[in-house]
Amino acid sequence: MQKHLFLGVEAIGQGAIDGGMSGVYSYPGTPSTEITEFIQENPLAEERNIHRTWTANEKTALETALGMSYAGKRAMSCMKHVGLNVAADVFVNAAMTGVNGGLIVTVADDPSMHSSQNEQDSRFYGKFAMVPVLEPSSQQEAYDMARDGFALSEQTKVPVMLRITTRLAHSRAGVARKEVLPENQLSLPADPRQFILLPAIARRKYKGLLESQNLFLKLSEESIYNRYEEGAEKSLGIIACGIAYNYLMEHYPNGTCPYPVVKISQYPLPENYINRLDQECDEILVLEEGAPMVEEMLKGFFAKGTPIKGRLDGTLPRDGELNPDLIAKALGKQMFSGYAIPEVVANRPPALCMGCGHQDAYVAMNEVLADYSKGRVFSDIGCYTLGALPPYETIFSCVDMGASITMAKGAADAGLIPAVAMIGDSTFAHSGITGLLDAVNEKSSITVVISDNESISMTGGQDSSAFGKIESICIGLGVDPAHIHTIVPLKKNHEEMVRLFREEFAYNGVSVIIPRRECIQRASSRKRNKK
Ligand SMILES: Cc1ncc(C[n+]2csc(CCOP(=O)(O)OP(=O)(O)O)c2C)c(N)n1
Ligand code: SF4
Repeated sequence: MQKHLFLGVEAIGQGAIDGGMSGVYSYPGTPSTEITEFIQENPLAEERNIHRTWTANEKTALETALGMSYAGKRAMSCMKHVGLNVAADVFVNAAMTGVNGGLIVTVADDPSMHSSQNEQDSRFYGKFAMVPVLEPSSQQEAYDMARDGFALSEQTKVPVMLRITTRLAHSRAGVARKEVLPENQLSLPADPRQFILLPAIARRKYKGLLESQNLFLKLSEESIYNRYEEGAEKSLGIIACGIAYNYLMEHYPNGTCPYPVVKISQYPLPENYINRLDQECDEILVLEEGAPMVEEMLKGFFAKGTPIKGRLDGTLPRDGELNPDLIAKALGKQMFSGYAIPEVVANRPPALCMGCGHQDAYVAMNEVLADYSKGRVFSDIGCYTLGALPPYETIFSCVDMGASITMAKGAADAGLIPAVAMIGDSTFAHSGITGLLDAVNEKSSITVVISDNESISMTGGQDSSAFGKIESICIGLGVDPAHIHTIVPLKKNHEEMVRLFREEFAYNGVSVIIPRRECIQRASSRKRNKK
């Protein structure tokens, strides 16, 4: 059979298309971004006219996907792990309303924080919302789960979470495609009150969700993704979740591990296999990518008090990404320490591209800030966060998307005047707008710098939903138009930028300065594509 050499993210995109999906709604974030990009560029998605758009943020993405599910069609929403914090309200409540058409929430976690603020484990959210969670151990499973996850969602009547991590997202393997399924027809929910979470209905729906847990457990215990693998050496039993199973099997290329192994790729935990492991083995080693969630759940679970090894007892590191070497060490095998990096390879800290507009904004801002005490610029998340590093060292916070404006407001309330927020155009649309409204309502003394590069550059140059609308949004929110200024951040405009920053930092009220120049990387890829 012909196989495709897919990245994990591509396997998910193809699986979702082949599974009869009618719409994908996402907000970019590494390592999830390329799922939606793959679907956007896919000929079959084009032919089928599958909706495949970037949204303002993860909450609007998942709500839109839920709306499509309400109308009977299959939908997916993709985001990075911290994006699920933003979409948590709709995610948890969608488990209560249930779905009509199949709904998959694909969440990509980033253990070791390669490009994230934290390494939270999204499986906790799945457990919290009490919905089935799929966690592929390979690219083939990623494809199968995306394709067949819609049917699982329709069978269980709740959203299904598809959880991946960076390594699986960004590594390739052969994937066999299956038959392409038709899209669902438009159909309204059989129960016209299903999606109304008024307390009387919500209480009934919650009881229904609780009652469904037995079905979800049964489906996990019977899932093709979970299994018990025999092993003659019973001194140790291994529970291997998601990609950790793949890492484990790298040490047994002929496919036979001497120890019994419970492979888990569908949650809730398949209790049948775990109980059997407990009965047969002296000790249990839990291998899981992310937090020790399964390990914690098993504490006190075993009647005979079987010792559990994993991230909590130090057998594996408590934080950071798992890898085959760490698993080898946990199994007492020889560890390959890797090749030493030759001295000639210099460690290069990340930096803004030469000629980036954020640079010009920082240079002008720093000149004016020299007149004030340090520590008054609150930043957001984007390329401009590199303004924390030399040579700029302008910003003093980067917490979560949108936090620059609200933190500046809080600091101004505390007396730090002027307080400055540094935010990008996409982040402003994502979650800065509401904070600016708060500041306007309270006439806070803050200056908001919306560094508009007309793109979501940090994640690869996707379209920003605020494109061409920023000034009107600010005016609509009530910012005095006399204190909204747009300037092209170029060296030739340096003096003018300095003057604007100086005036507006001194202004006792909300002001907005918009340095606007297209990201040079995006501009060159746009020109390349045009050619
Ligand atoms: C909740 C959340 N979603 C997504 C991301 C990934 N992410 C980091 S910065 C960013 C947007 C950056 O765009 P913008 O603010 O316009 O700045 P630019 O990188 O273009 O300078 C995104 C999507 C994140 N960190 N948090
Ligand atoms: S990608 Fe664009 S926004 Fe980011 S540093 Fe480079 S030029 Fe600046």
